[in-house]
Amino acid sequence: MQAPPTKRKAINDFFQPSPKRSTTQSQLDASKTDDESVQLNHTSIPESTSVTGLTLHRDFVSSAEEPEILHFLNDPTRCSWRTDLSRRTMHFGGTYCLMPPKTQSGDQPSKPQVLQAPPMPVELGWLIQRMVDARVFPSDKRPQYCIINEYTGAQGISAHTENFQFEEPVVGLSLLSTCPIRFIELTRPFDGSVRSGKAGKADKTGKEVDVELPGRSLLVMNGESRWKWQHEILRSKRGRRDGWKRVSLTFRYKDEEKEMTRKIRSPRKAIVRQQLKA
Ligand SMILES: O=C(O)CCC(=O)C(=O)O
Repeated sequence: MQAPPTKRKAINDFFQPSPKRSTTQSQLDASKTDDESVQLNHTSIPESTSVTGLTLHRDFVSSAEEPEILHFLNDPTRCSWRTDLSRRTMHFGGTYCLMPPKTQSGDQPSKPQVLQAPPMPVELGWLIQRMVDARVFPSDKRPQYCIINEYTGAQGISAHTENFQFEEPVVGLSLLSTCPIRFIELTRPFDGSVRSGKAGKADKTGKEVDVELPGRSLLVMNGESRWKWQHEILRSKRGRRDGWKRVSLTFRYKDEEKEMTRKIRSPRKAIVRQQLKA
């Protein structure tokens, strides 16, 4: 596995405007069809949880497929991790509004940057097809966006809901070590981002549920679990032995036409929204 570079890179190192690879749907679908490990009849029975709309599919990928995905993500000729945050991350699809790294004096520059990420890679096409086959995503609403997070040591992610410009479901594939994810109920659907500080101030009911995520499982957030509950990976070493590592792939679908209509109707509001939310 590739060790993270010792020198922290700047955000632009990870988002050089690249010649746009056009990933066609047939390329995505066909990317693994010759491979013996493709499971066209993959059946997966989702388990419900005590969070409304939240289901878990265990063993969504096989123990042979897990290292294949990790091998792809860690191949520097095909993928590029961002190392300007405390954990390693990678983004595919569309634009992301990201905070640039702190300056040398330690001050956080106030202006977020909107950057273009590479499109969803063909190498993940079989996984998306499997999610469609399992009726996790409708066939006409395949996720075009994916955020990959790698957690080691005490790393985590602050409580948040996924940006409301994405539809439901929001879907997370967990790889490697088991890890709990905490769901925090809000009094109403709320779209405040971590960066704006609004996520932390969201009105909570006091109800929290921890859901254990085994490696190779798929967590599917629909309904209330997607809009009215925040999720968080606690920054803690509790239950994590030396060498503990979790990698998650969070898939999201955006209705680009709906987004365009919203921007045309309210261009100023859309720009402000885009600058405030990741
Ligand atoms: O690691 C996870 O499962 C959650 C990731 C997440 O919520 C995000 O990237 O927004």
